[in-house]
Amino acid sequence: MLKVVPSEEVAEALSAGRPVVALESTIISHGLPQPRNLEVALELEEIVRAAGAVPATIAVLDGVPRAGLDREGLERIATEPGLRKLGFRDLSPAAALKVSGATTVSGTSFLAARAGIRVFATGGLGGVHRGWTTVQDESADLDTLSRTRITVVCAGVKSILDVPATLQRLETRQVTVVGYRTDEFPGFYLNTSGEPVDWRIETAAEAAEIMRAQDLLGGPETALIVANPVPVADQLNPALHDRVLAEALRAADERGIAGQAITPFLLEYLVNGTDGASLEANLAAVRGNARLAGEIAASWSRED
Ligand code: PSU
Ligand code: MN
Repeated sequence: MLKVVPSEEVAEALSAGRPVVALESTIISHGLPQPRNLEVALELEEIVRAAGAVPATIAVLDGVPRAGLDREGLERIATEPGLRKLGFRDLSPAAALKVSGATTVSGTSFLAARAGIRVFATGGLGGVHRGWTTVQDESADLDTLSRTRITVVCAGVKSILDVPATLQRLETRQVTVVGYRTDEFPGFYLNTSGEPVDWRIETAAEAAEIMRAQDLLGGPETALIVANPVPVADQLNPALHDRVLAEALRAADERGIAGQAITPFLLEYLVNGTDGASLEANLAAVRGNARLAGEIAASWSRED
């Protein structure tokens, strides 16, 4: 079997049953501008450590899937020109052709679960794109999460998407969604999307309890989404968000941007169109998710 190669530190933690948190790499390579992206990659690892867990940034380097990168690996993800973006379906060609790439939520979830890592932190999930009735673009993130036993801590789904449609798809695909200290589904750059969420938890220990219940119940190996909103104080101004997003969607349409390129295009357009304010909101969200994921992983390994 093709092995997911863990770093020494990750291998040790896993074999001792100590907490580990998977971190995604596409957010570093395709979701954030250079040189800030490398700083963020390092900072997220520190946040996970401070919460009491070992970070495992996931990526494919020269065809080898890895869980836990050294400094050089992180630098490659942050700076290598033309690095590929790998969802689950891209992992086999990348491995066979010895290609390097950053993994999306889809690719990361699969590899993390294969490596024995149960908790994963990211920014915002992919989902159903706006205008789905004309272009059938639904992120592979949703399909992988419906077939992978992993807990993903995120600030909801990216607000560039059709959020109600994405929530409907998650319901159909049996993916459990809980709000962390909220009754409303978060809005990625925004504290709330305005959509309700059916389940609310108050503590990391409750998330770990739900994970245990998932395993005890059996059934399809689905994910648990822990939706953790960016604090109101750190969110993007909602009026600015709505205005620049409308411009970004128009620009993408006019330039015919589609497929894998659309999400990075829209995120970058928002960074430029908000003078970097969307970047700060995105980072605040990811930091909060890394911290909470660390706490959940700690609670999960303690069996409290
Ligand atoms: N979260 C962020 N920024 C990102 C992403 C998530 O804060 O760039 C990435 C994730 O890797 C997610 C991907 O899986 O965007 C979705 O891309 P697509 O819509 O092409 O499936
Ligand atoms: Mn897509």
